[in-house]
Amino acid sequence: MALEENNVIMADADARADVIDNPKIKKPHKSAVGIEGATRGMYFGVREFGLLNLIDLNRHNGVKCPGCAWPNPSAGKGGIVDFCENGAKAVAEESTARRCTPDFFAEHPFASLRERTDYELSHEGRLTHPVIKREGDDSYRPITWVEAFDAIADQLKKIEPNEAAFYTSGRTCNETAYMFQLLAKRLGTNNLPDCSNMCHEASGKALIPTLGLGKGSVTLEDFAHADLVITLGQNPGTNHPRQLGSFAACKENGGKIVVINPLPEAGLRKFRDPQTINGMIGTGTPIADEFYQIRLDGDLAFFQAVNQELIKRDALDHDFLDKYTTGQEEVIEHLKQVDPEAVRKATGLPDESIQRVADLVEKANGVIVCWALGATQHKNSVETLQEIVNMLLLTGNIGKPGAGTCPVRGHSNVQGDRTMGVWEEPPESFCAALEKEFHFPIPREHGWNVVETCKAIRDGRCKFFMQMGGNFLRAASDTAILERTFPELEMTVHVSTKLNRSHIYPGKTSIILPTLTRSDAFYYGDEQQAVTTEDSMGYVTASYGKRRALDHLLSETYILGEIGHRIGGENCWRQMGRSTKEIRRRIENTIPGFENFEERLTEPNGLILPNGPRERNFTTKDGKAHLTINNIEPLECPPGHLLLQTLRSHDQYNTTIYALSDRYRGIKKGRRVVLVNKDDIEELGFKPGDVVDLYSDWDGTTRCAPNFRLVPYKTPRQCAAAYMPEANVLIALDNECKVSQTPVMKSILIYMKPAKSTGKGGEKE
Ligand SMILES: Nc1nc2c(c(=O)[nH]1)N[C@H]1C(S)=C(S)[C@@H](COP(=O)(O)OP(=O)(O)OC[C@H]3O[C@@H](n4cnc5c(=O)[nH]c(N)nc54)[C@H](O)[C@@H]3O)O[C@H]1N2
Ligand SMILES: Nc1nc2c(c(=O)[nH]1)N[C@H]1C(S)=C(S)[C@@H](COP(=O)(O)OP(=O)(O)OC[C@H]3O[C@@H](n4cnc5c(=O)[nH]c(N)nc54)[C@H](O)[C@@H]3O)O[C@H]1N2
Ligand SMILES: [Mo]
Repeated sequence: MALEENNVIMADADARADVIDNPKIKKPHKSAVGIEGATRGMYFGVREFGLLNLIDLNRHNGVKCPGCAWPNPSAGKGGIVDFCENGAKAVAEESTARRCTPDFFAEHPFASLRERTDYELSHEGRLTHPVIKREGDDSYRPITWVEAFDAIADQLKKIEPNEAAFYTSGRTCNETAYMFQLLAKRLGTNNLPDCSNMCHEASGKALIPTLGLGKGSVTLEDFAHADLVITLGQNPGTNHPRQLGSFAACKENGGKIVVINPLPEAGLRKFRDPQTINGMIGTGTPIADEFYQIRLDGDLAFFQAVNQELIKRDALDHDFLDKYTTGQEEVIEHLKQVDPEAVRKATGLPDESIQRVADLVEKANGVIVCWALGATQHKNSVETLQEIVNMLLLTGNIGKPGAGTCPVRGHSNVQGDRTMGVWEEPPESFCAALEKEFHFPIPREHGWNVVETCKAIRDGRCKFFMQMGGNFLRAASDTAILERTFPELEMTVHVSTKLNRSHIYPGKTSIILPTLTRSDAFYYGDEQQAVTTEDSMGYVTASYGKRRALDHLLSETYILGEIGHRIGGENCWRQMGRSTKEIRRRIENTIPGFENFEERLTEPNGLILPNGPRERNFTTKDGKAHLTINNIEPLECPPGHLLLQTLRSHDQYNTTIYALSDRYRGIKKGRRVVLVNKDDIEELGFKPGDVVDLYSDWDGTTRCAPNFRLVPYKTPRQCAAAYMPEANVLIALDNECKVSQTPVMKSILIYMKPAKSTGKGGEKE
């Protein structure tokens, strides 16, 4: 049970936080990758995976790296090895020789596992056998596959369809995602929360109504043609290292890069390309021509001011506006009224920065804007992204070479999962196509997203929860509330590769089904089964796993075939479960853009999905791109408070912690740190190195994350940072983005108090 001392909500996940971290703090790096990045990647990869397999990453007929969704280079244009340090770590993590067996569960009841850190849980290795926890048990025991499938189907038949939720994490391939959403629909629900709801949901919610498609418009080649790339809210040196190569390509062709970020992230300063001699041993390519250290969530105001300036200068593309857009008069009138004082307050930047960016946009013949979570996880993220779209539309920077939108997706197939219909709001055309193909009724009623699922679990409206990959309990907000309410569920089912915190808060009955990943070889009979994924730019490629170490495991699709067969009984389930080609045939029949799927997959670059905005074909209701009116609502930060963003260290993959350091930010061996401007540390009455408890208040409740070491850092005043998932306990479930319902993970209002605990385990290295 979560602690609740003096009405302060705390999470079990922090049970070990009293072993206080004492990391070594060095100066942050000024460049990313280079020989250290390459060799560390090699080290992890060779240790666990073997060099041969790494070289196959991101190659035709190889494996799409599970590290991120950045596209592969076009056929023939890649380097000697097309992977990065963190891709190597991601593959190494799933290639480990360590095994988490039924014996492990027998020896470790839930109570003892709950005292482990996420780092320790991740390190138990690959799950090897299906296991079950029945009512009253205090640990998991082995179960046969058949018994597991029967138990799941029996439970699903007992409840109302809308009492079940089916969560997808974006590692899952297209074939799995397609079957998973079909299974939910066969049962009769669209309760299909997915990691995208916490990630780029705001991008979709901003792009669909304005441009007609919830995906980015640029291709990899556009970077070489762009005169200007603006990037905000992302840390590519850690999270999308191969993107640095695209920035470098832009610079080599004379383009400029503007970086907008509260933190001076290493990868955005300089990139040392490990593919070149200069990158290995030289000083590398400086990335940012301009760096604007903006306050958290100041971006909407920033882009409004830039748009106002462009209007003042009449640097608009009138032909484009007249031909392709609606709303220009009202929006231009609105932008003329933007209050410079509100802009200064929200951004914390001098007026010259606006002038400077307007100069660059005005001169550029192609502008790309890239963004990730720093733009999508705020209360008003949809408005921010719509304002960016306004800028691109006002200047005609969409649907031409070197110009457009570039939302940089996270999980390697998060975009594909949505294309496959993992969406709580399925469009009518898709429902009708499925009905025609499968001859069973498809529900139309919209289902739950992540936050709605959490609330349904909290309020007892959800009875069955199944996750296809991922670590829902730890990735979502309000950890303590989920820890308390997950065990009330009738059944939880996890299709997983490794142990994580969601498993150790089992429902009354809980089942773990271990499975293969994309880098594992997957055969049915003699035939190797390909799986497919879609990258950030809409290229669909096949993966052929290589590793055969866990041959006795079942694939995700086989598992779904067996459950579907027990629920619906139609022949299609087992046919799809045994052949991914059969799933692709069904995809081809029901999702536009997948014509001749199997054949086009054999092409070196795979299959390119249609992209309207790329061709200035805006498939909104009226066929026009829409300019929108957005309003600045500056975040208030009362005295004594800070705004906290939660982000990733260099040594983690979301909730999977590879190691305890954050090399580029200069933090070694310690994750419970809070990065704060040194003047704020002083003004709030603390000293660098003090240990503090972090608090947040929401609607009369108080949440606490204990024992964080104060690290002075170059971040704007009042803008602090700590790592996810340790800080998730601070985010109240109701603290969500207005339009997309994304949990507000990048601007949580907090305050600090000296730590209550002095560290019973003493200081650790
Ligand atoms: N190695 C590795 N790779 C990954 C992941 C991983 O955990 N590890 N996760 C994957 C996933 S699922 C995702 S979604 C992506 C995440 O990729 P990122 O979005 O790069 O991830 P974060 O670590 O959350 O970093 C957020 C960045 O936004 C900046 N930022 C925060 N708030 C603001 C703001 O208000 N304005 C501006 N302009 N900037 C802001 C922060 O300073 C930080 O640089 O990475 C993917 N790739
Ligand atoms: N505070 C805060 N919270 C955040 C964020 C943030 O920035 N701040 N970011 C959010 C974002 S962007 C995201 S995407 C979510 C991530 O949320 P999730 O996707 O739910 O979390 P992961 O940590 O990526 O999931 C890791 C687990 O996936 C399983 N797994 C790995 N590979 C496979 C596979 O191939 N198949 C199957 N079946 N299972 C597999 C393993 O069991 C592993 O333990 O977190 C969100 N949470
Ligand atoms: Mo993500």
